[in-house]
Amino acid sequence: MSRRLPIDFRTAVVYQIYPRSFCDSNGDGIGDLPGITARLDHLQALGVNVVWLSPIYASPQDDNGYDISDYRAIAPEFGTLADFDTMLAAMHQRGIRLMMDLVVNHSSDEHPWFQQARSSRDNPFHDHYIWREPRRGADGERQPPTNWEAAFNGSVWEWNEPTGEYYLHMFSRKQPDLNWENPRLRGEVYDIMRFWLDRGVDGFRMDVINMISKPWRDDGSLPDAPVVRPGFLQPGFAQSCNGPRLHEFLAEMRREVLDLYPGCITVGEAPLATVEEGRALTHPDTGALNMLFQFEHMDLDSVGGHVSGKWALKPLNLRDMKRTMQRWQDALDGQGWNSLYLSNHDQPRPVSRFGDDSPEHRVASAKMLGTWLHGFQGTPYVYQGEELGMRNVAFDRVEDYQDIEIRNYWRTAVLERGEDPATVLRSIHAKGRDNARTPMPWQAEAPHAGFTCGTPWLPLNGDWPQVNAQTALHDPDSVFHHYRRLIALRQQHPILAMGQTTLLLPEHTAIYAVLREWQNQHWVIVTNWSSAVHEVPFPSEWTTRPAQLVLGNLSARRGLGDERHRGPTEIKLSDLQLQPWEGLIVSLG
Ligand code: TEU
Ligand code: CA
Repeated sequence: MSRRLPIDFRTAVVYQIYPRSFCDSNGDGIGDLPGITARLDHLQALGVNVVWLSPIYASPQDDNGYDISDYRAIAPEFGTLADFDTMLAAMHQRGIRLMMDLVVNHSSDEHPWFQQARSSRDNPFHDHYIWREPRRGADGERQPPTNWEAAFNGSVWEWNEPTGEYYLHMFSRKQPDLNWENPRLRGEVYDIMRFWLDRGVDGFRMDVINMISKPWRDDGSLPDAPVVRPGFLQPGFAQSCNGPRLHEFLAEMRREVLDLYPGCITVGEAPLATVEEGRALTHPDTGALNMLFQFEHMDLDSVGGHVSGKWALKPLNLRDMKRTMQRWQDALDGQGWNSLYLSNHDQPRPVSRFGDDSPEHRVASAKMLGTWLHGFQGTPYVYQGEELGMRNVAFDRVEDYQDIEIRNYWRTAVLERGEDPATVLRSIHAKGRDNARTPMPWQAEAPHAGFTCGTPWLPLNGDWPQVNAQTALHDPDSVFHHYRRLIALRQQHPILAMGQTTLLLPEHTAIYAVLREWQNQHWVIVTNWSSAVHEVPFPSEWTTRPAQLVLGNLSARRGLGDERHRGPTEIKLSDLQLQPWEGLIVSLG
């Protein structure tokens, strides 16, 4: 068993691996654990010190592993427990900690618990899940207990004939929600956590953890969702977020598990969490978790908000991003802790979404976005391929997409609601989760850039001859080396991780500038989110002070943080012009 490596989560930088798409060692076209072990040098060169590993447990892979059928077994396509121990030891030898993905809002319907539970109302596992009698319509016809639409479309209620009742699934029908009201179920979850912590794991990313407490009414029923559109089904996701017993359950998890493993790193995925919820979840004294993933900044470029509205596209207004990010910086400063992310396995590639992924601006804008993100208070998360400036894909046929969310959206929108296929495909190109799930390109080598010697489970992005790890490693101006310099800066200068953040130029529609202050140090991070040159109208109080360039993302202005920099590093803020997609970190005297 490999010894756990405690770390201060606030100064860590986390790298997320989506195992299916990281590296395939045995030619079956699916990434696996030996493939991860073989590529740890890449992570060490980047300088990250924690890995968040998306689920590797036994699963029918209905939602690519977020549907678990055995929490203590490794899915055979990813390898064995021995492969896991080898990988963990190799990570620890490099000073890299491992956070496993804890998916306990729901299990797979192929989990033995559910197989038992669905067989009879008297089965001892029946109460591990959420069952409800049907409602009856005017003509006595059977109706689901609530009008909630599932995250992957359709009702959240699935009929189970053997017991003559519905079960709840907020996601796919193969992901039945676990019943956290049941103390036996909660005890099973804590046992699973201890199993992995005793194996040397360093912490957990907790999948939709703020959904585990459902809004039960005294009579044991659940409320309908507000009617916001025609038809029976209404967006139901919010109904199951931030429920009444959430903090009670997490306080118990902390007593039963987390406090018994000092240094255990935890991050809770909390869709639709408010800043008040964020403080309650991550308060340094009373919170159960170290940090959270909130989603407000991920919902700014869609009309209808999280999940149900993600496909209705609208352009990002940079002032919305400024207001959202600053609200979370202010709310958790000294009161909690932010994760910092633009990218993960559920989100499109940032350089395509927020930057400019054209050949002219891809590298600069990817490096600018990295500068911006690493310039806040919190713990940055780098998602595999983000450090290469990987772009979205745009498959011509919906059949080429694998993600259940994409496929169900297409079926519901086009086949059931008759929406325009071209419009729906455009939304999938912009927001589909497979954008982030194309396999990692390791070198400019046909046929599959070193990801596999077989046929990849999902096609690679066609730009792998230009966008791959080996090319990036040998190009000092690459996104990879800029991320490496940013991560090194954060580990050398606590002001980046710990300092207070003040928003400057709140109304500017292209320039994003923040002031960072820590123990009498003052730094400014200023970025240009456009393809145009912009003057930066800094407040006069900052333009009269001497300023040193710490790190820039363009070769014309590199700064002290770039090992190649030579010559003066003074920079004048009084007449600063930023080039397209330029990002600067500046220290003030
Ligand atoms: O995602 C939770 C979540 O909020 C999803 O609605 C996700 O953000 C959405 O698909 C984006 O459009 C977590 C996992 O990260 C995701 O991969 C799983 O599909 C989901 O939970 C169910 O486990
Ligand atoms: Ca494989």
